[in-house]
Amino acid sequence: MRTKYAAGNWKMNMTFEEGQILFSEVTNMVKDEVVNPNVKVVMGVPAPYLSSFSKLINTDKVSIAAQNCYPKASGAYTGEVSVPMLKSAGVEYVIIGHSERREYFNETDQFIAEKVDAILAEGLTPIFCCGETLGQREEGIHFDFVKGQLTNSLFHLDADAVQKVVIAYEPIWAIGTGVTASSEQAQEMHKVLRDHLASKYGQEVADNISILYGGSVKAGNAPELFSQPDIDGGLVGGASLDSRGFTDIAKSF
Ligand code: G2H
Repeated sequence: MRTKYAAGNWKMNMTFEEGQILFSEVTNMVKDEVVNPNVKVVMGVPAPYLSSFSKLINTDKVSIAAQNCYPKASGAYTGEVSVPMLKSAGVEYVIIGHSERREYFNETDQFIAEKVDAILAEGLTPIFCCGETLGQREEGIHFDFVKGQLTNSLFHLDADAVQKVVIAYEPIWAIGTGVTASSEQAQEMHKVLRDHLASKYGQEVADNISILYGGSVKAGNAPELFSQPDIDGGLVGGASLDSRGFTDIAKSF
């Protein structure tokens, strides 16, 4: 049985005080309310808050994620944060390859592959984001494009390592727009990606890899999305900024 995820991505939101309240509320609700035991709740918070918020975790159902990392372990890289630093701050997951980082910070598949290696080398879990633009979908090249993102950033890994990666499919046209991919559209892509993983690593390995959907997930649409056979949860942006709504998403499995 694959691990299911409700993973929040706060992006660049929340002051320290606001974030502390939100983080505590979620971890308390997840601890006290009935959440499927196979569900992991992850909160991707701004880097300056990681060390402090990781100490607020009061249940093993909750983990904290960074939203980025730099692939070198240490050195003269002013302003960057390495994976060993994240690990020492209590971080277990690192979101990488988000379309916002690919677009605004020119991150390439190759650079993201280096981050994958750096994260796995420290025993942390990458949440690897992929997804197509609306133009690519309209051109009919979306399946090949997203498969290519996996090939370029993950397929250098061996079978053991690739099973430690969580994949998040996030169609760019559905991010923060309020437009969600239909559960059929999402399931169709997730199945294509799982088949792509199976073609390289075999079905058993592919069946062990959690593939999340991201793009305007909210409590209202989560149950239908998460009931699809190849959708193992969500990477949630806007709706993760509300403790009740995000916890309800975690309870949607
Ligand atoms: C996609 C998602 C979280 P939102 O970026 O990664 O954000 O749920 O706001 O579309």
